[in-house]
Amino acid sequence: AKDNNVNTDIVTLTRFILQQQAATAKQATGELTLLLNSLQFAFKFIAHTIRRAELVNLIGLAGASNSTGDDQKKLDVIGDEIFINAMKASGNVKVLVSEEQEDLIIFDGPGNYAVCCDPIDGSSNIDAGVSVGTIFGVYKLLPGSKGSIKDVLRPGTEMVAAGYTMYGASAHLMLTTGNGVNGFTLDTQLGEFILTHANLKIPSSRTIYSINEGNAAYWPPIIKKFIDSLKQTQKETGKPYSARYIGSMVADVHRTLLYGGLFAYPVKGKSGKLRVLYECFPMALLLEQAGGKAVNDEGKRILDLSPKEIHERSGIWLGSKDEVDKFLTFTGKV
Ligand code: P6P
Repeated sequence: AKDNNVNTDIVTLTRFILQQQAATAKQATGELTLLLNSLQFAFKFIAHTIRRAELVNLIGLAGASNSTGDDQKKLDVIGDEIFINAMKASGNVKVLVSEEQEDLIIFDGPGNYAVCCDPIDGSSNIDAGVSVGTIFGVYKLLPGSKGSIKDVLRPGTEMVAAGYTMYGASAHLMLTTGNGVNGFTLDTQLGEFILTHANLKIPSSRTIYSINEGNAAYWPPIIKKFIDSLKQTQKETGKPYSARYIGSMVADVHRTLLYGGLFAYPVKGKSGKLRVLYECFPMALLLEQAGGKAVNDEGKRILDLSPKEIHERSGIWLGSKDEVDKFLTFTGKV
């Protein structure tokens, strides 16, 4: 791409998508552009709400509760409502899976896409000021589908777009539509997501590991041995790995994408903690598009999993190619 850093020629998300659509050979119907515009509206609204909610939660501003005196809605409920309304209003989403909704939502009216989302991932950290985020993945409906669960119980390889918006000091949207990863930062004055990380690639290695060691008692011995091996002096660097764990997936994955390293949430007891459709798949697609890898505890490619129910969980190991390969080699998967 040409130099987009000329500050009088900023590339907004909308312009970027139109440029990408023009560049890709396949006949662009503009539907994905419309959907991404509805998605970015939801992110802007959630970003605004989080800034206000932090103040409300922290200092209990008057009017925090609604007219009937209900308690201030939990942030993830607000985020979920914002997201559902934005998808419904988009006119091209037919099916919605949300972490906050037990059942699938099928909208009336037209729509050729199915969206899977975690509206506010990591919300338990919000009062500590830790970055939280919205994670999303998009499927095109199956040919001839009127919208059903079959449109979302599919391998992650069939997602046409995925990413997350992390609400930190600024709102950062990291997005793939299948042609690499691009990062956008919300300019609140302009109300636009601006291209700030063009064609982002994850470093091929980095001695950082990110895992909740408090779960070590639940891991199989081979995983405990692998993590312990990272704490030894490495022959390539002459020192051990650094441990970095925030406990908010979007924040841990964002650091991994930008700095490199290995993030993992292995199976704990009978199943993992992270959900396939709206945490593992979107992050796995993003990491692969940035030149990284994402596998489950058995070393199987995350994107090749076929979920059997919409809130299915999986173990996940993602990050720099060399770091995931180190896990695969150590555990004898390659
Ligand atoms: P633990 C947050 O609750 C979350 O869903 C992810 O954002 C995060 O990666 C994980 O759970 C943290 O889980 O068990 O380490 O607190």
